[in-house]
Amino acid sequence: MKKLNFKSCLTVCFFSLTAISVDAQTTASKPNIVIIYTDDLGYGDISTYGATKIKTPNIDRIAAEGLKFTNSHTTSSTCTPARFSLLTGKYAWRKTGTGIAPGDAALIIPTNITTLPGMLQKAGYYTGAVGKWHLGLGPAGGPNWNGDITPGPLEVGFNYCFLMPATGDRVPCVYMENHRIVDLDPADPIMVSYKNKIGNEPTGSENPELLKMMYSHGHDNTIINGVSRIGWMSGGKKARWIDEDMADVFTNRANRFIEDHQNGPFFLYFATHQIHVPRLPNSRFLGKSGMGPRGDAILELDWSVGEVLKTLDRLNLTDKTMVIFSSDNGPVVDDGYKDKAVEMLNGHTPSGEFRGGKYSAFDAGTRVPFIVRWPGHVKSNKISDALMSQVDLYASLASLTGQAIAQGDAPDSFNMLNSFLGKSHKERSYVVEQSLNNTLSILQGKWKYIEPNKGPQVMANTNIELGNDPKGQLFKLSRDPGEKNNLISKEPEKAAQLLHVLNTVRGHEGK
Ligand code: NG6
Ligand code: CA
Repeated sequence: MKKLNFKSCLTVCFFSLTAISVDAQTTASKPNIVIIYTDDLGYGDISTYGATKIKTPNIDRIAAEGLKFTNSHTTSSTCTPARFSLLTGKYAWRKTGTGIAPGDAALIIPTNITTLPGMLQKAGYYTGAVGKWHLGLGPAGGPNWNGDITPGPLEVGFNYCFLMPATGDRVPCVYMENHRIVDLDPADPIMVSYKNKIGNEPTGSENPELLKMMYSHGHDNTIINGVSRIGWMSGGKKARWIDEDMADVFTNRANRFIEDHQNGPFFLYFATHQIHVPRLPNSRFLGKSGMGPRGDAILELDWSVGEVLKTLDRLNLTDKTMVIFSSDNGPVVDDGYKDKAVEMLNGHTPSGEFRGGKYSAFDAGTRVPFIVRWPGHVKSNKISDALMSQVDLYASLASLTGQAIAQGDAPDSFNMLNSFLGKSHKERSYVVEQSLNNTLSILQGKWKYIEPNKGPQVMANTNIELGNDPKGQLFKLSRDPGEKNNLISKEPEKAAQLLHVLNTVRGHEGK
């Protein structure tokens, strides 16, 4: 037998430990599953997580009727990699090209793997995606906006989709249903470019007088609905969205999906546009938060959540449905438009007690609200401080529904089902996080280690501390949740130990 050297022994011991730390398979059951995945919503943005300047009664209801996690993390402090990991059970940093995707990027998720929705399809679920996609569309070279847009969500496990292709601030500003742009007039084809101006329509940089909301940085290309975006587009005039109606449009689609598949089991990935920029909530919410459009968008998000909960109530599905509420990454205040978010913050703290925000390696980048409700199966009004990661939803939901995970699929996802259901307090043995600069951090127990990074300390324009430090950082989160006291020179052994675990994870897919 081959002798194990010290390093490989450590590796083997490490993985044996993680293997026994995960939950055992429980008896399969197939509730409907709704993931409400919000955009850029911070830990401190909602009242159930301590916000006092704003009230979010519908989101708070999920917590009052479910289990609220206080130490749960997304895998990345930006959108595309966070969504990639959630839907594939694999860290995005293992694959190149998974950073913030331009609006004309090719599909990032491989079509030859079984994704989370694909796994649920095998379990008999009807699967739908409504809202933000931002995971690329079409073959290498990008999608054909005027024909069948494929491969896309339907080729990676969804039976139905009604989506915004990328983000609210990126062209093309149109909805897509299954393989087609909605309401596209063939006589007015859509052209999109992220390299050069395309068509003759005004842009933010050339015609700022036409804007209803001025950009603060970037976002100065084609003007759609009075707002200049990232990227240029022409054509598709009849198909263009109206930002102020977007929450209504997506919420109605989500509700219709639930209604149409009420006999279940169904899986709905409801990825809201709120509270990403541009923040243009419906007039029903304007001025209601006293915090400007960012706060009003939080109220609109809460309304949208309430409508979905009402639909479940009306169809008697509340007890038969697991609702999971979370965010793709931490908060940002000025993300490129002059929407008074900074001026009108009014003492509100989007990051809660944590440091940094969206894009950051500091904890507010990835520590996000995470709530699970499933009446009768998850105790109501409970709080868990177990260390958790969104990457584990895949294996946990596979366990719930009795699905085996094929070799190579969901390589970083552990079965934490009993912890998600509050039946166990077992936490993940470590959590790995990725920042905008691809700096990796690792949390284990009380500790967090952030790899050395020579990048800028503060992100220009957004004023967010990125968490970059050329020497690396070590924080004792149990005492110092705000990551103020870097212990790297006082506790070099601890830092080395965490780096070793991080390198082990980096070197081998997680299981
Ligand atoms: C950045 C955009 C920002 C936002 C982000 C993606 C600029 C200056 N900033 O590049 O506004 O769109 O990308 O956000 O263009 S995310 O939530 O989808 O990751
Ligand atoms: Ca986001």
